[in-house]
Amino acid sequence: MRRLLLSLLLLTALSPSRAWCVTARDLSGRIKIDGFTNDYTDDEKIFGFNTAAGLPEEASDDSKWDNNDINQIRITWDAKNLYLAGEGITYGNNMVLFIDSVPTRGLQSMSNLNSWKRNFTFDTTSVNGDGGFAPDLFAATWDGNPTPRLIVQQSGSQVDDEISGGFFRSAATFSTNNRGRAMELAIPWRSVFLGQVGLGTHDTLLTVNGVTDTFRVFPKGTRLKICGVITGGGDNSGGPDSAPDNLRGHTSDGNAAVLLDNYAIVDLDRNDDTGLGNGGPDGVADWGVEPKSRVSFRYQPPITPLRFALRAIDFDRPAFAPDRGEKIHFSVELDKKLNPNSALDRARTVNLSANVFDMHGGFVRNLYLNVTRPAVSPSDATQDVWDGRDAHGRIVPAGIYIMRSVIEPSLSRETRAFVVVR
Ligand SMILES: [Ca+2]
Ligand SMILES: [Ca+2]
Ligand SMILES: [Ca+2]
Ligand SMILES: [Ca+2]
Repeated sequence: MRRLLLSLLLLTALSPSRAWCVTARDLSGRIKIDGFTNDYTDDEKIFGFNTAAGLPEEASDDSKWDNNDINQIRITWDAKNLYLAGEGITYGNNMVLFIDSVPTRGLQSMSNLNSWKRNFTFDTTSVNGDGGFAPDLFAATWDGNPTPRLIVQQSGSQVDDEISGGFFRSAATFSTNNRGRAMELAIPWRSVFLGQVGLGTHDTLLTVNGVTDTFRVFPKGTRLKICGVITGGGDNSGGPDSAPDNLRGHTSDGNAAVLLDNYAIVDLDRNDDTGLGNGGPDGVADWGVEPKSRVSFRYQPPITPLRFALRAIDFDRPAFAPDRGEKIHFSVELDKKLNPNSALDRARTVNLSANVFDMHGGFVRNLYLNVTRPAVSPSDATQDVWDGRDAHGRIVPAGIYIMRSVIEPSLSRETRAFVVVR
């Protein structure tokens, strides 16, 4: 029995089948850019099963629109290409796969793009100094389009909308309401790191194990950040689903703004594949690894999204006398109670504005506009205060005034009256 086990172990260790489950120097014989993903192994994906939650990391039934869902992103690579695919279903809409390859630059939002203008904003808040999420390029397709585009940031909101060809290869098979379809791309590393031209990446002719190739060497230890979404097809539309799930979620409203605050992090380079790394990371995406084992998330999915509304504005007094140096302090209440002991709840935020109007609706003063607050404690005693002065610094006449608080971008608003006395 022991001998049998030993020989089984030996067989397993010697088995070449492992080589089919991992990245390699050349995957061109296995990965076909045809818009189907049966050529990827079970290790070549972003989303697995969250055993603690007893749920898949990305659901196929969490979209706010019927028949428009993203449920998997496939990823693998070789010396020449990053292979990326998005699986799901669309019914006349779009799928987009964002790639953040350069930490110090990238898009802040899609809302002013010269091409693919959508109501999506990226959370660029830095986590552990990583620069947050600011994609440098994205792949995009619409239902029925056989060749997804690659859209590359040039600067600011200027993007270059590339068609499949020299810079990358692509295929998609989305066909109204058919499941089991995908968009798929082979993106040369040169194009993945296009945003770094002049910043350190370069083509290098290298002979490794007796074979000479041109390598695009990137900064050692590079990680890619990746997120996929479904969007509406028209300019300014939002979308019903993202993968990994975002904290603020989506609505059935096709125009509502979507904030992308979560992403997968793919650790490309721990090993010295070429000899350039002196035994450590070498600036070449590692060969012989299972991509899923290199995936982590900013926030572990699945995530229950919370879109907050304002429930109330509270004052510390019903009336105050600014000409006697008094101020009125206020605080806002959200409609959902959060758990301060939950790291996820502590990460949730709202963007707030506060303004004062007179009793006829005339504008008096903006106290602040679009500031980010932790949803677990959305009030800020140093900002949530009014000294009774208008935008010109003059103390306002006695009377009834209205405090208005807004969750931006115009998602929820609350007003409450108070009195200025002399
Ligand atoms: Ca394929
Ligand atoms: Ca989904
Ligand atoms: Ca989702
Ligand atoms: Ca490497």
